[in-house]
Amino acid sequence: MNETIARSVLQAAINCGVKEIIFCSGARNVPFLDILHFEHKVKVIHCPEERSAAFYALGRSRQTKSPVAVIVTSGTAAGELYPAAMESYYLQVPLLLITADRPSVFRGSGAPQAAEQFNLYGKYARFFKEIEGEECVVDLSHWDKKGVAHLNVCLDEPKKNHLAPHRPLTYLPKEEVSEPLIQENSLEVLDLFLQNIHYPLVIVSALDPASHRDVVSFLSRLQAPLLLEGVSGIREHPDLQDLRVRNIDRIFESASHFGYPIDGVLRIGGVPTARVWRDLEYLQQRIAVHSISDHSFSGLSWNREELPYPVKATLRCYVPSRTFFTYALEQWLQDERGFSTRLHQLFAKYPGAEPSLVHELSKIIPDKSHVYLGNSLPIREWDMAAASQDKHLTMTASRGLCGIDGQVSTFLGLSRQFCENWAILGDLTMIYDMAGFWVVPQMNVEQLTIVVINNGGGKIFERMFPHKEMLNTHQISFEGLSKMWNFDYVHWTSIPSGHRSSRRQLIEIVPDPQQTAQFWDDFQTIHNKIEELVSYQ
Ligand SMILES: Cc1ncc(C[n+]2csc(CCOP(=O)(O)OP(=O)(O)O)c2C)c(N)n1
Repeated sequence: MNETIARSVLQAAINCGVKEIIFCSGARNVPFLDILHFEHKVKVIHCPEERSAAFYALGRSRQTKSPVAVIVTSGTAAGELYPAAMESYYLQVPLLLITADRPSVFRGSGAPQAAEQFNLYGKYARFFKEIEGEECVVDLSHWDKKGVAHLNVCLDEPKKNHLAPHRPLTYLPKEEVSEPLIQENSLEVLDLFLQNIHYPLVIVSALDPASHRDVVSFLSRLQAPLLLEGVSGIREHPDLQDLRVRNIDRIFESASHFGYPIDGVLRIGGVPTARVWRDLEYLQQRIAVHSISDHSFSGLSWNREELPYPVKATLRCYVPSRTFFTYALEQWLQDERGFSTRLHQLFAKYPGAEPSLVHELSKIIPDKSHVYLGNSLPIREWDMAAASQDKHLTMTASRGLCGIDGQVSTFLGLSRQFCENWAILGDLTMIYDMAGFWVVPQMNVEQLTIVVINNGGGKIFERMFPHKEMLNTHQISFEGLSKMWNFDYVHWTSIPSGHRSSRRQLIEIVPDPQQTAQFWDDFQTIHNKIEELVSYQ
């Protein structure tokens, strides 16, 4: 009976487009392995740590644009998938979670490994079904693939060394993936938005590279100021540099000082991580916001409009009927270029400071690499400090809930063949997902570099909450970890020129804490000057 049920579950997974399965072993889910053992058309990756496995699956699902499944045993193993299920909900990435369970009669009995797995992921699963008994139909056709589908599969006690005679699964011909359709009124809504504002700011966050061309062409025509986050992948695009706002922290204040009082924000792509987006909450509804995004979350408490307005489809068809370039904007953007000069002076003055090291690091990453930004501080530092040369980098991050968990695994899942893959992570973020390396020998990518910026704790908090308990200060080195996983180890306090990547490497960058503190103090002085200017208005 177990074999029949497991077969129907796997067949349903394959019918809905699963081509990869991450299998985390345990006695209860062995019937799946008995079948997968003979299946060569579906790729199976093995990982003993379920939390990492689920994040890896999330990355693979994004990278392959097909749902990826994770199969785990019962009990706490099922609970380990929770963080990735939450992340997948907000990123709207398809993830099929298959949890083996004991027969439902054990539920609530306290019998070993009989947890409350029925609808375990609650709202985070967009589709849930419990499978029990041979006659139970497994059908995933109602899953919208915008997040998790959870199948909780109740199985009998597995038999020892039981390998059933093999009956191969059926593979359907590959379905063409159709582009998301444009909403009927999306062009009118966008047009109306642009007609009604005078001083727009455009914020571009995570984008599918397939939409880059249409986004750049739209932005070049619009001639509005642009906050281009690193994860947009177009931050360095040469056609957009003259419109780029570089001082990412005090945008509303400095713009209005130059006679450009922002009255509308057009967001393109994922929910922005920049502070300016959070500031919008406090300016409640005084600034109009419109989002063009492939996802349906507005990212604002006061604006829950039903999205998505797909980026590529919308911007491919839309030609703005006006542009926004004015004298005031020119003045502001000129000052912005001055900010950039002041920033470069700080890089030269404090070469060992963390932002200066990120700046130098961005210069040595080879053209056309994939760069994954792990947690908040590297993202903020990249946005502010990365060099502006257009290197055609593919930028990724996983910012559904801004967790520091599962970051190594998500990076590995998003890694690709035929280019260098670089992750930039904080030290606590690295420590969180040390088991994530497990899958590396099973991966089909040539090159992986993990950069750990080891500033001795969670330095994102240092300037806001300077209690040392918040920072989890430590003196851990990552050399042992790289040895453990067979990665070459490099330790840097400055970025050498002429670095050549090895196949698997971990680079530990140790910033100078004094220089970092001085850098931020001086940086704050630049801001204070802006605030003074603003208050003189
Ligand atoms: C799972 C999870 N737990 C806690 C947090 C809160 N948090 C945000 S950043 C951070 C510290 C990150 O430290 P580190 O990785 O060393 O990066 P740094 O800030 O030093 O760059 C913590 C604990 C979180 N985002 N996710």
